[in-house]
Formats: sequence, structure tokens, C-alpha cells
Amino acid sequence: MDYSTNDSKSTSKKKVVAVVGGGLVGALNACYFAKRGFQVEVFESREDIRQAKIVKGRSINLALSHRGRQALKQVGMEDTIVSKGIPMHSRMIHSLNGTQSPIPYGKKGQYILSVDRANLNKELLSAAETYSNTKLNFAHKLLNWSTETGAMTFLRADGAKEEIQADLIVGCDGAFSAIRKQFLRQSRFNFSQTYIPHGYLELTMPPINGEFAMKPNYLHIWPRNTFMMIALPNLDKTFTCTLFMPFDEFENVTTGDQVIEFFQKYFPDAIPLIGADALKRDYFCLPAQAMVSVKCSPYHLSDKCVLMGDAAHAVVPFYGQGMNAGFEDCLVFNEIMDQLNEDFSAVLPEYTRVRVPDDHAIADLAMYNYVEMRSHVNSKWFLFRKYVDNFLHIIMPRTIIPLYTMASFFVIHLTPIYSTFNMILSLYYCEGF
Ligand code: FAD
Ligand code: EGU
Repeated sequence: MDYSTNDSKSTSKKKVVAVVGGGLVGALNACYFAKRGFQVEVFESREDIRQAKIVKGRSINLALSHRGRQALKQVGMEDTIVSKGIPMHSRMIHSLNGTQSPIPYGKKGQYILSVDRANLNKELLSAAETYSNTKLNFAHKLLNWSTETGAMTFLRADGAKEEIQADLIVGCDGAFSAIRKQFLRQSRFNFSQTYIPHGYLELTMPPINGEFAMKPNYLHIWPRNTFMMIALPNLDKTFTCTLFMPFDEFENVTTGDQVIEFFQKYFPDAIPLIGADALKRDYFCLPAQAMVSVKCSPYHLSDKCVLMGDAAHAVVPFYGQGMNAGFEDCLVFNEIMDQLNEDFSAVLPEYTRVRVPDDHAIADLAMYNYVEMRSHVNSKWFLFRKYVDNFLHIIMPRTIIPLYTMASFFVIHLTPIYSTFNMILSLYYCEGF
């Protein structure tokens, strides 16, 4: 990697930007602000994940699509990340009887990538560190900040508190953002948070004779109405399987034998691939994790603070767009900084104006897809729907483009197509919906 190009463009700029949260979006944002020449301070509550042995976190791998790649490209990180990703050109639908049916995502170049979350986070932190004007502060947990002075209070690993000032605070501290707490006290701040009844659990499918246990270049899906499982490939030839089901159902499965019984009924083909013993054991390793959808607006507070990523919009994972949208936040903010000459008092409201509708569209699409998947989507219906979508797209390539294609393979504002989608929905009544 050529580090020389990563130095600040200008030394005259001395404004301090505090990025709170060194997760996926925080680390990418640090690169963006450093590239513009700001003095960047990243504060992350965890220890440095590049040194830590075990990394607690959410999903192990994620689907990276065009939106996310575009944002990585701007800071020269696309190739590094893509080279360690596994292309998924199609979905592979697993029927109850074990039949596997592939459905392509689109044309040849239209694929998504399975990327390792921990590796992605590490690469982005290291990229941020190549800028001499960036400092990463680990084991710094934001406790509070003052909307009057902009002063932030951090709790350090040694138990001491530290007070820090910055010209701009960028809240990238995830779905339960501590930065966002101050927004809640403001007048005319909109906020909603919804937990869905489903939880998720991750299981590892090991390689068989040193090879992937299933075809690697696919996003494997087992659609079973209320239950659903998804598997994404990893570089070590394992698959990470994510089982989605209502918390009530998780509570009904309490013994190893019940796990096997449950899988026998819904995912029989996965039992030999995960391994019955491993399944009985791993199922109980971690409790099922909750999923939350958070919407808010505005995303900024005067000219001092702005929210990005899950801190601004946590979405349910049923569109594979949470991180991608968060990465796009950084890209869009950067474009507005160009347009408005880095004048925070103009940039922040403009960012809210252009970004809120698109992020809310993603949140709604993800929630709608969750409702649809859980209510009546079995493998037959999933296949049928995708065949219809692809057929209509083939006969009218310019007029009809599936919404997930637009979301995953085009970098465009989602708001207009999304409102069309809502309009069509409100025009039909379908028995059983
Ligand atoms: P986070 O990744 O949550 O990072 C926040 C960071 O802030 C963390 O490092 C945290 O330690 C730190 N922090 C928190 N509080 C403080 C504090 N007080 N002080 C300092 N630091 C703090 N998205 C996709 O695009 N594709 C997918 O395929 C996909 N799959 C998913 C599957 C599942 C099961 C789930 C749950 C999510 C999935 N997502 C996916 C969404 C994706 O995980 C998130 O959108 C993404 O992680 C958001 O990044 P972030 O940096 O905003 O937040
Ligand atoms: C869920 C969990 C298939 C990773 C939505 C598709 C997801 C991912 C789909 C997870 C589905 C669902 C789409 C992508 C993607 C599909 C998409 C969901 C990645 C509409 C690691 N979803 N996901 N839609 O089209 O647009 O294949 O955990 F099962 S990638 Cl729920 Cl494109």
C-alpha cells in the first residue's frame, strides 16, 4: 500500500473532528475526515480488536453490495476489502426435501460479497491509522457530552474520566448510541425504536475434507415462513449460518435432542453439514440476539454533532443493507462537504435533508421484507416470486427493475422508487396478507 498519498492535503486546517465509535462506520469515517485534513480523534469503548483474541460482536460476516463498495472506493479501500470477499452471484434456495435451486442476483457483474466483519473493521482501523492526522483512542467509552460546550466525557479502561473538546462530534456509536441521548432532549427531535419478535443465532458449518460443505459462491437461504436460515461463506471454507426465529420458539428448544428434532423438521439437509454433535453444543453457546429498528430525525444538532450508521438508523437485517447504508452516509456527507466548503453550519442540515428520506426508505424496506418473509415465504413462494421478478425484468428491462436490485446494485436515491412501491401496495387487497 502507498502510504504517502494518505497524508493530509493541507496543514492549515486544524479543526478537530471526534469520531465516537470505532466500528465499521466510525473507522471508515475516520478515513474520510483524515483525507480532508482534519485532526481526527476516534474514541472506541472496546479494546483494539486488532490485538484482542476474541471479538464479541454482531454477525460474523456480512453482505457487501454496490452502495458500500462505492463508499470504500472513495478512500481507496475497495480493492483491499473486495480481494478478501467471496462473491455471491446467486441465492441458493434450500427446499425442505433438500433440493437446491439457484436464482441469480442479476447480470454477470451483479453480485454481492460475503465479507468478514472483524477483518473489515481491522482493515478500516489500520487504514485510518495510516493518516498522520488521525489518532485512535481505544478503551474510551463515551459517558456523556454537553450540547452547550461540546465537551465529551469518556471513561477509560483504568477507571479514570477524561474530558475532551472537538469542533465536530460524529456519532458512529451504533444502534444504542450514547451520543444520540442528547438529541432526545431536544425539541422537534423524532425518534422511534422497534424490537421485532425474532431473534437470531449463529452457527458454523465446517469444511468437509478441506472443502466448502456447500457451493461457496452463493447466499444460501432456507425460507420456512416463521423460521429462516441464511448462510454466507467465509475465507476459511466455513459457512456462518444465521437462524432467525421468534424468541417464543427459541424458548421451546431447551435440550440438544430438541435442537435435532427441530432441525429434522425444518432444516434436515443442514444437520449432517453442521454436524449433529456440534449443533447440539453450539446452539446453546450464546443466547439468541435481539434485532432492533431505529429511526430518527434530524441527524444533526446545530453545527456541533452529526449521527451516522446505526446510531442514525439501525435496520433489521432482512435486506442486507445496514452497513452498506452506513457506509453511504460517509460518502454522502463527504460530497456535501465539497459542495458547501466544509461549513458545518450549512453541511449538517443539508446532510439531514438529503439523507433522512433514503435511510428511512431502507429501514422500511427491510422491515417490510421481514414481515413478508415471516408471514408466508416458504421456498416455493420465494422461488416463484424471484422467477416472476426476473421474468418481468427480462421482458421490460427498463420499465421493471426489482426493488432489491435497485437497492443492492445501483447507487441512487431510494426515496422515489420506494414511494412508488408504497403506492402500488396501497392499491391492492390480497386475501391472506
Ligand atoms: P456498530 O458496528 O455497532 O459499531 C459501533 C461501535 O461503537 C462499536 O465498535 C462500539 O463498541 C462503539 N461504541 C458503542 N457505544 C460507545 C460509547 N458509548 N463510546 C465509545 N464507543 C462506543 N449490514 C449489511 O450491510 N449487510 C449485511 O449482510 C448485514 N447483516 C447483518 C446481520 C445481522 C444478524 C445484523 C444484526 C446486522 C447486519 N447488518 C448487515 C447491519 C450491520 O451490522 C450494521 O449496520 C453495522 O454494523 C453498523 O455499523 P456502525 O459502525 O454504525 O455500528
Ligand atoms: C440477512 C442476514 C434474501 C445477511 C432478503 C434476499 C441477510 C443477509 C433478500 C444476514 C433474503 C432476504 C438481500 C441481498 C441480503 C435476497 C436482499 C439478507 C444478507 C431482498 C449475515 N438480502 N441479506 N433481499 O435477495 O436484497 O437474496 O446475516 F433471505 S443480501 Cl431476508 Cl441482495
